[in-house]
Amino acid sequence: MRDLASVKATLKAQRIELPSWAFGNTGTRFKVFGQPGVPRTPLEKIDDAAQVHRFTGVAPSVAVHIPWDKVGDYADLAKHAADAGVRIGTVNANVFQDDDYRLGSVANPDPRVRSKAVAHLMECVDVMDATGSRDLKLWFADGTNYPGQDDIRLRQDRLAEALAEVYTRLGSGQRMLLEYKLFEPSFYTTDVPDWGTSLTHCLATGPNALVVVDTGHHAPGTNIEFIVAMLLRANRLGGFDFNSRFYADDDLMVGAADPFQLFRIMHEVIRADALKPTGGTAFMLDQCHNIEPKIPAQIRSVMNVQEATAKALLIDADVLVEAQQAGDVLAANGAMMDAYNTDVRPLLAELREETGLDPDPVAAYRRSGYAKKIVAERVGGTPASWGT
Ligand code: RM4
Ligand code: MN
Repeated sequence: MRDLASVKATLKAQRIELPSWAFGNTGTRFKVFGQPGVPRTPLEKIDDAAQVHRFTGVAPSVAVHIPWDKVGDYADLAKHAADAGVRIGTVNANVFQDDDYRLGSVANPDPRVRSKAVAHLMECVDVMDATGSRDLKLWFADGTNYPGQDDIRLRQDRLAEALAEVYTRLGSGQRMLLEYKLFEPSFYTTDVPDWGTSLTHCLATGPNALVVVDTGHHAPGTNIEFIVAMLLRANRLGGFDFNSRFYADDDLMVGAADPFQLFRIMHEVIRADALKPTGGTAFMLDQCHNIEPKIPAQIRSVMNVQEATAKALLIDADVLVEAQQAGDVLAANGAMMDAYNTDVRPLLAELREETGLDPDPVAAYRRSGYAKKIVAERVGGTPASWGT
């Protein structure tokens, strides 16, 4: 059995980053259901994120998305975050919501559009300089819908050129994280569809170019923990965008669809000693709460990551290794399943009490009155949403 004190210490040190966009209204392409009390400004999104940290104690940073979180003064935004008890984390670029990007952004056949996209990525690094952020996260919607629409190889050349250009703009300690996604919005080819493509570009770009694994961005049945193990082995796992999928890029709460998969991923992370906040892997949520209230949904998501991590930490490594070396298939699998089937909720409740938190973060949030307060206060203005 693992030493419980060290399991608890590891869990206390764990850090999970929240996405600002999870607090705004979202929906599907059919309908966005607005919720009362939703933030109208980037500052209000940060206030809501700070509530998640207040009740979980492990979510002290908020990723921003530019231009959704565009403000006049980013140092002010960073100060607002600090006053609320959090900080600005990863800066996400958005080169997918402008009419100019119909045929792509950095891989667009038109050099004018490519320059425009690169200029936006540079602007995101300016934001990082002002907020003290470490990571620039790139997700490209680029691709094609029809065979022959564009030259697959040339698109890769254009992408590589843009990455190299932006990479030279990074300051010391700043990193570029390249996300991949199987398909959507492009349906025939996607320019960065998988971890192999992302890793190939990162290796060519430089040591601070790293791959992001968004758990929702794979084909059904993909063994994500294998990808995680490979990227960690290559020292190129920059971070996760955690969420759950049943079908495609569903962006549901992490651990909701397949908590066992999350446990298996966390096992690989722990196996590589990559859990610690200084380990270089960013643990981010990338979710949308279309029908459920957003703040408690983020709290629940953070708790789901904690539970999967706690279970993975409880795997008896000695028993596992011994069974593996003895070729004892059932004992090795048993070591994993014993840990997975442990109810870690009492352990996490105890840990929260030890750090002065309520053992039940969702209930504590409900009792706090914050939800009522924002509904009463946030009257008028335009609720934050994709595109605003
Ligand atoms: C993309 C990708 C990015 C996220 C956007 C909103 O599918 O997952 O990480 O920034 O959606
Ligand atoms: Mn993502």
